[in-house]
Amino acid sequence: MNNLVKISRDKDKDNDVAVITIDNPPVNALSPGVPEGIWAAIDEINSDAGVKAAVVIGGGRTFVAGADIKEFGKMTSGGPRRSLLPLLLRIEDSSKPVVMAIHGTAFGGGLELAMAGHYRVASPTAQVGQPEVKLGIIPGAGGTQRLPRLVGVAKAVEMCADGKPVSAREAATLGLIDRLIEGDLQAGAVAFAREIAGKPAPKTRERAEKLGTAAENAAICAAARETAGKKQRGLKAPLAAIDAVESATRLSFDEGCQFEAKLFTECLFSNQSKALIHIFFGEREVAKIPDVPKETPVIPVNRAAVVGSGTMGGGIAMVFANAGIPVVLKDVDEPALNLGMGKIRKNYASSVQRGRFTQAVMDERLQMITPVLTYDAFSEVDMVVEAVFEGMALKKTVFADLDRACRPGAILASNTSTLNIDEIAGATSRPEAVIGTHFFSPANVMRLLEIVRGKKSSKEVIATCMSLSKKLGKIGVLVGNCRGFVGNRMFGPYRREAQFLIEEGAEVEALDHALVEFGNAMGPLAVGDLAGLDVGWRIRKEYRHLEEPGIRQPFSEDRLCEMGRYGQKTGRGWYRYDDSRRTSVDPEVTALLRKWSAEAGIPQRQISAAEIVDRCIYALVNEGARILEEGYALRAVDIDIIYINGYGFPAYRGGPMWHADTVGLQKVYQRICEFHQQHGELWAPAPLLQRLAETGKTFAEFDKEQAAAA
Ligand code: T1G
Repeated sequence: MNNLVKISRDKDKDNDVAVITIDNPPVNALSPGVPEGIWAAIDEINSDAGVKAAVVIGGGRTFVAGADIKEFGKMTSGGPRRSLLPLLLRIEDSSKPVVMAIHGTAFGGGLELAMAGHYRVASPTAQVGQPEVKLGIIPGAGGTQRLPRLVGVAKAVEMCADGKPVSAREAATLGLIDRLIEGDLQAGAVAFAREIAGKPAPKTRERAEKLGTAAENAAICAAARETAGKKQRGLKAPLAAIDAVESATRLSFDEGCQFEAKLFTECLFSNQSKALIHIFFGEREVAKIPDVPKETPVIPVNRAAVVGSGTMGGGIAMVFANAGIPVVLKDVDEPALNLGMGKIRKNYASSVQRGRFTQAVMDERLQMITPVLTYDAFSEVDMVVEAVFEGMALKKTVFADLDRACRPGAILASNTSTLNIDEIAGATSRPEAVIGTHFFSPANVMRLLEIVRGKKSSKEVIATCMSLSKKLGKIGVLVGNCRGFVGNRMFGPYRREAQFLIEEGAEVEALDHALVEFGNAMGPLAVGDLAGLDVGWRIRKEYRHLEEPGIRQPFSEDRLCEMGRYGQKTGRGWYRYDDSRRTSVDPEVTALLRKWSAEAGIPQRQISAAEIVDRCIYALVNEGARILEEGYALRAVDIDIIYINGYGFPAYRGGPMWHADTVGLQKVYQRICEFHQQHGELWAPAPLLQRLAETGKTFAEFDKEQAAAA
């Protein structure tokens, strides 16, 4: 044993049950030393005649959260399975029965460890799962072989392919957990161990009663592959996980483990896995703000208010209600408020209909939202989110009103997606309380929350919004106050290139298709139609005076808007939509585009899918590099997290900046230089990109250097 695994005896009765405690905070990952420690403990109990049975339990907040993901980058072959597979056989072959006692989470290698025990008991609040696919890999320590033996192929395929955890209660009904223990887990586990001591101990790998034959399971696996193809489009690991589980129905346990090992290794060394691991750590990294330390006091947000009950405001009110925070929702008149509340009700009702939650939950959530017409109740709230129409004059009026209505110390947040937070803050006597909270539409669904730091936003206000985002089920990313902040500022050049490509001869559908094939949730033109083309058009009209003369500007979207083609809401935009929003290519648009391009003298040519992807994605990367250098994003990984959670960028590519690193910055830089020559100044390479490319570095290395310098 070592300092990561301890062994003790239960003293209260016959002193005959050994308790093996894994103690590797914070989540008892199976870091080097842990498997060795467990092995030594199993050896010890086997050679101790006084021990009848053993309990394996996690110290601290959880059982074992899996292999140590930090170690993955250092691996040259085999991965964590090399130390785990033999250990799990050793446990199974122990002559003294081993009871695994689970609280918190038994994930990945943690569940695999638990399944090698002869029995499993758990606290009712525990969760178990094989979430490896979320890291682009599959279970690698026999999980795909032991799980179907305990729960059957159908459930094992589901758990390994979608990676979602199951509750201990469900696990108990599945046969994965043998007993739920209310109250003290260790005491309950020891009592259980005493009950089973001396009886024949079942070895999971020798069980076959739930496996069934390959033929019996063929339809299940085929259906799972189809689902994975749709829901996890482009991801390789879910399909590998299904193949591995299926193999349990036709191979021996040992052969199945070998097959699993082959697929595991392929996945572990794939770019998809590297990207998803980057995202796993990135999601935790974005919470760290160099000048806002962890200890910064946060303001308790027990009551909130939202101004404006339109689509965004209503969605934001739902976000608070869903998190159990009562919220007042204000609008200017009864009809507007009724419309807003009506939409919220409809939204909740559709969730009930789809079985997401019960009518009782819907009623509870609705009760959390109080519609109001005045600011009277605002003196009691801890935080307000303003979500009125996007116009500076109106926002300033609202903030002046909030300044009068809210108590000192309350946070005044704006959901603006384009306007200057400092100017809005200037309308109040307390700019330190003002911050941007940029939700993404639909607010109750999208995970991203851009938190926009004003010049004077206080550290307490920033820390509160960052920690609140977690409570609201969002991933908060701190960004600086520039036009469009991070996400929309980058989205501008991306959509601009999409239009240029169309004006140079690319077909509407082919353009979107190329980017969907790349992995994006939707193509840029379809996104425009969904969001409403008029939104960008109005903003462009407002900022037209800032455009530099002589620089090429796209025109096609503005022309479509001038014709009243605003997208889905008018039934026509880039595409045509019927009453049930089915999309079709509109020959009228194709003809118009050719006509407009000819009038503008733009030569038409065949454009490959590869060029479409390069132009659109590198436009994101180039702008991202500028944002990074200007300090509006703290790290390259922050940009990646924004794009994956707010813009449908494929997680398995790790975000635009990670993707550029993967392609190679020299290659990306060269391509951007070509575009610069062909298409002019808009493609001037970002100085940071040029520097990194010329010195052979990556954005990830830039992040590390910045962190070291801080
Ligand atoms: N390895 C290393 N570090 C980990 C870790 C892990 N498995 N899990 C968490 N951490 C770190 C995390 O980076 C953070 O660090 C801190 O612990 C707290 O985490 C062989 C190959 C367990 C539900 O995918 O889902 O087993 O930021 O902030 O919200 O087949 O962490 O504080 O420095 O997330 O309470 C499979 C991943 C591995 C589980 C806890 N296991 N972890 O959530 O805290 S692959 C997983 C989680 C594997 C086998 C295969 C969650 C959690 P820092 P946190 P939390």
